[in-house]
Amino acid sequence: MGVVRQLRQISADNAGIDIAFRSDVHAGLAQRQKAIPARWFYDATGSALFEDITALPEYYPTRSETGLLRRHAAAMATAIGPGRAVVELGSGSSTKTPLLLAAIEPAAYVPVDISGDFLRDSALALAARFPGLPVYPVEADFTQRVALPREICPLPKLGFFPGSTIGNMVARTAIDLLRNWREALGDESLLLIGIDRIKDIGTLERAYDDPAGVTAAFNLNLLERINRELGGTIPVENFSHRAIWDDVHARIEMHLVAACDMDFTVDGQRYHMAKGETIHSENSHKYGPRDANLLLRAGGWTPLATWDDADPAFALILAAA
Ligand code: AVI
Repeated sequence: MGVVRQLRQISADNAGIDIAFRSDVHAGLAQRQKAIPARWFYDATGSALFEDITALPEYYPTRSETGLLRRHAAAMATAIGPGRAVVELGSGSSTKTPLLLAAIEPAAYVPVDISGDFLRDSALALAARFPGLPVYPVEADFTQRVALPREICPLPKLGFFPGSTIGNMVARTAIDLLRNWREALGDESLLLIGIDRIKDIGTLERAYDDPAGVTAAFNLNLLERINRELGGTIPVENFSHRAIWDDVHARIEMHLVAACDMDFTVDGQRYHMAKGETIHSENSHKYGPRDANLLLRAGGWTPLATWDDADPAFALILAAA
């Protein structure tokens, strides 16, 4: 009971999320290169599939980042100090977040996630594991401006943005997000952010097109979600998953590829796709050390320390407001 009393739910605007999904899908399907923002992957099914991805042998980012947190926890704790409210952008995985929380003696934990069910479960698990820690889950889209719980206002904050999720945004959007969170977290804040590095194409493409087909199911679930939530008639079985490295933009692109000419409707609106045409569903940008630091500086953060893994290359960067 003690644990449950410490959980707070900031009211979720489900109607708003629904309207935004609908308008992103229609706008994206009307474009010449059809494209739907990657944030819509994460309904309950998509979040569960993403957790499965993180356990795949080919998907190195989670393992690398967890290894960095394990190996460098003491150095990170010294650099961060105790007594901060940890605000995590995207709900914590069952392994990564506890490693950080156990190392740094936080004053509160605020997971922010768009997927309410997933957020509730992971917040409950975290609160059970750290019984003295106040946990304030916020069901919200962290790419938008988010009101933080009143209770953490007086505390210095640590933004925790693991998993290289920043890579899912194009640079301009990433910089806007970093600036928004710089403002929301305040002058005394720190940011600990996971950044995936550029590496050999084979390693990258295998990480996003695994032989077990979990990433394919994750990608295709976006179409299932459109059918489920927006009354779509998309013939999902006529699509396949593609993940390719784009050297110009230094990113993995995921696409949903039409296997034949087809017509379908979403919300009663008709769409046509020709055989071979794609819906661009995700970018996953990778950054060299210099580019990562430039991105952070452009977003209003000063890099203080970097902990990185060489093979496969991945980095955790601590930055100050
Ligand atoms: C959440 N994000 C950092 C993942 C990535 O690596 O870009 C999403 C993902 N997409 C396919 N596999 C994993």
